Formats: sequence, structure tokens, C-alpha cells
Amino acid sequence: MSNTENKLNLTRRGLFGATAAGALATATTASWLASVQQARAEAMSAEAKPGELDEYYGFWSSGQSGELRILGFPSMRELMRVPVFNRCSATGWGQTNESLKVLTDGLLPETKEFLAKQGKVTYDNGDLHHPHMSFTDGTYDGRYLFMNDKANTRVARIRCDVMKCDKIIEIPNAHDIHGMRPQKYPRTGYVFANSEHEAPLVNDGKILDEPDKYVNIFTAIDGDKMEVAWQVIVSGNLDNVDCDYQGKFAFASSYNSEMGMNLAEMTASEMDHVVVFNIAEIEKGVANGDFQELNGVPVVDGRKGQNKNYTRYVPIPNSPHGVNSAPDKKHIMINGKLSPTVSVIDVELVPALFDSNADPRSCIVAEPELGLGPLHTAFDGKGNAFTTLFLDSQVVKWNIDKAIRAYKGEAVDPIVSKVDVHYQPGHNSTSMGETAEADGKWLISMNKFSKDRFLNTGPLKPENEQVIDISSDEMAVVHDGPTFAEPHDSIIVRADIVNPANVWSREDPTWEDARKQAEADGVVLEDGSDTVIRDGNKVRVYMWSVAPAFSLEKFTVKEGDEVTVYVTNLDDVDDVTHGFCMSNHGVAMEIGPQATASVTFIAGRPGVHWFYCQWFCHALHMEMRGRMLVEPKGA
Ligand code: CUK
Ligand code: CUA
Repeated sequence: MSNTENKLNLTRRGLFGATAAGALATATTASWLASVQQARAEAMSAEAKPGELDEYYGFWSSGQSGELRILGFPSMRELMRVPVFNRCSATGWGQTNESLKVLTDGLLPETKEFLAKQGKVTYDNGDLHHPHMSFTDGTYDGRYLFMNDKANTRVARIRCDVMKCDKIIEIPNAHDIHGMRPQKYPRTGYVFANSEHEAPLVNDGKILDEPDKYVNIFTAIDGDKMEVAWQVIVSGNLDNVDCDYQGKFAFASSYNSEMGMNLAEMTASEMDHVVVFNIAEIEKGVANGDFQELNGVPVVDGRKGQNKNYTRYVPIPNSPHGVNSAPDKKHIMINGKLSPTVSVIDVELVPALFDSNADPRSCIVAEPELGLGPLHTAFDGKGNAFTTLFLDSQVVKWNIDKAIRAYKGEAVDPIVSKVDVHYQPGHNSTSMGETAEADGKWLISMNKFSKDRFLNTGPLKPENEQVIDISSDEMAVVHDGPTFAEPHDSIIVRADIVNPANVWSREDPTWEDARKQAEADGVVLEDGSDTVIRDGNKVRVYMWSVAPAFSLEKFTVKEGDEVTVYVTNLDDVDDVTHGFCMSNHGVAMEIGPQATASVTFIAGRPGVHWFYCQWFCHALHMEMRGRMLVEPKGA
């Protein structure tokens, strides 16, 4: 950064404070500042007045917290946390039988065995980076949200009708799923998932410190069935991924084309690459049997030098990170990270890469130099792109067409404006910006550091997510949004697309197992019957709840019994959620209106134990309680 620019940035921050004036050096700076200040004065308000609803849903990842968060946008009011890879005390996620089914069904047999040795049935952490909604015809369709777990190599799905996770699968043969994106056209369809870390293809300990034998894996998941459809072995590692609006190609960045094992090796070459996956060719290869089957999945070989049409490797400078498809349905941005550039791929030039002898860079139509540390790019649907500059702590707005003309040699500057953000931005997202319906109103800059922006919370500080009005050329930061660890990515979805139910349907498959067990026990869950069934040392307790009471005021079991409590919430009123907490047993769960939930525990403590409702539901909520009487062994 030049000295002038540096000074400008410093001045700009100062001027955003109350006492501005006098500091201006040049007329250019003055007029530029005037326009920034004007943009700021005219900026749209992100505030929502009490009782007002937001125009958008924000779906936020939470990184190592392992949950999905739902925000109202642009007000940034946090509306809900949906547990996915984490254990949740409020909802019982990770403890109820219904959630444990989701958390365990999709694990590989070897993982179940490994966890069992540690006395666990599932993982209780996750690293959720990328939440994305399912698409139909290039825009969000409100069916599902998909998300990755980098920590334990999983992909999860949330049903948007109830905003609960219904499927989690572990991806075989892969290591540490990072980049993840749903197919945009014709629909989702596939969910593409990148394995970030290299390892031996069969990772059973026979190959250890021989990195030249490591590979990496690209996975296509069937998003309807939540099953792996096929995988591709690639050269280099994989970071982020996006796909075109034609349903033909996916693009995955690689920061470690070197296959280096340490920092010096990983950053050695000036050029890394983006891998282009030819979906139709891979499907053809699978249909023709050109694969090896590993853990029940067809795996095709798309490594360099295979002379197959499954992949192409497009050289990109230098350790690229984010991959972003523009709403013009034509351009894919590869963000340079260590290179100050974003490489622009024209999808119409991609088929030609699969002709032999094609120059692999012939699909690049622009490579504007934007600033230091470009990580991710978002769009306004009006031909402009917005790229986060991690090192410069800025978002840069640039014009795609001008960047293409400049690449051809025309003397045009693609950069429209820059705005300071606080500090070190990673992802950014624009309203509907990852769809063909990008509306150009808002951008969120998801900054990794907040430093001095908030009251000090000690050594661990919140991140800072800033709302930026992008409706005019000068961007204006209008809101600071502190947040806990550690949202990487978000999507901003028009509210009319998302229509969750207010109460559960009694037909919901979530408690299918509970219903089957009840039928076997002669109990009808929804008719208000309550029963205690003894089955050896297993006891099944069926009860229902209507505010402010559980149907059972008490039940009796024997010390050492394995007790399963099924609660059906017969309230069908909006927002009347009950809870069931068995005190001093580490047991608690949520039961939404018209839902059934169940939890299993050992009655290991003789005596009187109170269960109570843990969601404030009624004026007599405190009275919503009952007793479990545990008879001592041998009594
Ligand atoms: S990654 Cu975190 S800033 Cu996991 Cu999408 Cu780029
Ligand atoms: Cu039911 Cu509180």
C-alpha cells in the first residue's frame, strides 16, 4: 500500500468520528471524503424498529461452535441457533433419541467402532463453515440448508420447514470437508464437498510419512437422499468450491498444489490451481465402470496426467481461497489470497479446455489487482463484485466488465471504491448474492478481528460482522455486529422464500421410531394416554404435556433401570414449547408444539427426583413438574 493510501485510510477512520474537519490535505481527498460522507448520510438503515420484521433471513455458520444460526437481516438480530454438530443443552440435541439417530445413522462403521472404544456414540464437536440453501433454477428454493463439518468430515442437512437438522453423513475416503456448495441448476441435486487435507487413499496406517502417496478427494453428494453419489481423486489439496449456473462444471480451489506438508512447501510455487470438474464426463465414467469402489462409493481418477476428461487444472496465482459464481451466470471468481488478484473464469470458455492441447488458462478473462489478501467475492447483480481484502482490512467494489476490458489491454480501472472494515475480513455475502436474483442492496463483511470496536471481553474477543449498504457506488458501513466463535460464511435469503411451520405435523417422520415403539406397546402418542411399560430392566414412560402440566404426576422405577421417557406435546398453539428436564441426571430436552421427543437414561440414584419443564411456557410454568421415584436395589 502506498503512503498516500495509508494516510487516507487512517484519516478516513478518524473522520468517521465526530470531529472531522481540518485534517484534509488535498482537494481530491476532500471531494472523495465529501462523497463518502454523503453516502453515509444517505445510507439505508439496518435498524428494525420494535415489532418490525426483517426483509431477509440470514443463515450463519458458527465455525467451531458447530451450530447454524438464524439472523434477521439487516438488523442482525439473532433469531435462533440450530444445533447440528454440537451438543445443545437447551434442545437436548446430542441426547434425545431422535437427535442421536441423526447424529449416528450416517457415521461410517469404523467411526462407530472408534467412538465406542471411547464410550461415545457420536462426536460432540464440529467445525461448520459453509451454510448453503438448496437451489432450483439458479435461485434458493427454501427446501433445505446444507453445511459442512471440517472437524469430523461430515455434511449435514437442515429441513427449512421446521429448521431442524434431519441428516448428517460422514464422507468416506475423504479428510476434513471444507468447501461445500449445492448445485444451482437445474436443481440441488448434487452437493459438492471438498476434502481439504491430503492423506493416503486407503488410510489404514500402511502408508504414513510418504506424502507423495497422499491424495485428495472431491465428493458429489445426492442432496435428496443424503448419500455419496461419486468421488474424484485429485492432485493437490482442495479449499473452496462453487459451480456454474448451467449444471455442467464445478470449480475447486487448491492452495497446496505443491502437496507440501509444511508452510514453506505449501507456499513454494507462484502458481497453484483451480480444479474444473466436468460433471457429465464424471457421470459417464461412473456409468461405464471406470472407477474403483471404496467404502461403497465409486471413485474416479481425476489426477493430473490421467488423460481423462473428468478434470482440468487451471493455473491460478498464489494459494487461492474463495470461489464465487457471479449472478450473471457467466463468471467464476477465484480469490488469490497471497496474490493481490482475483482470477475471472468465463464458463463459456470452459468446454474448450477439454479439447486436447488447449491452454489451461484460456478460460481466464480477467485478473484485476485489487489489494492485499483477497479471500471471498460477493455480487450485486448489476455487474459489480465485492472482494474482501484480509490484509488491507477493506472491501473493494469493482466492475467485472471493466476488469475484462483492462485484461484485454484497455486503459480502464475496474476498481469503483473501497471501504474500511474492522478488521481483517474473511467471507462476505450480499443479499441474494449467491443466486441469479442478487438484489444489490446489502453486504455483510465477516471480520475475523474486532480489537477495539467493542467493550473488552478479555483475551478472547468477539468477531465483528459489519453491515454495508451497497446500493450506491460509495459503500457505507451502517452496523457493527459482534458475534461468538466463529462464523465463516453466511447467506442472505429473501424472507418470502423461507416459510417454516408454526407447529409440528403429527405425521412428521422425526419421531417415527417412538411411534413404532408406542404402537408395539399399545400406546397412541397423540390421544393423551400415558403408560409406564416395564420390559425387563427397560422401562418406557409415555406421557403428554399441555401447559402447565405433564400428564404423569409421578412414575416409579427401580434403581439401575434403563428408562426412556417419551413426551408428546399436545399443545398446538404457536410458540408453546415445553421442556423435560430430569434433575440431577444430566437429562433435558425440548418438545415443540405437537412434537414427540424421547430420551433414555439410567435411573442410577435411588430416591425422589423431580422432573420439570425447562421452557417457560405458562404462568404456572414453575408448577409444571413431577416425580420419578427410584426404588433402591433389593428393596
Ligand atoms: S473459509 Cu473461513 S474465511 Cu472455511 Cu469459507 Cu474463507
Ligand atoms: Cu411447560 Cu414450562
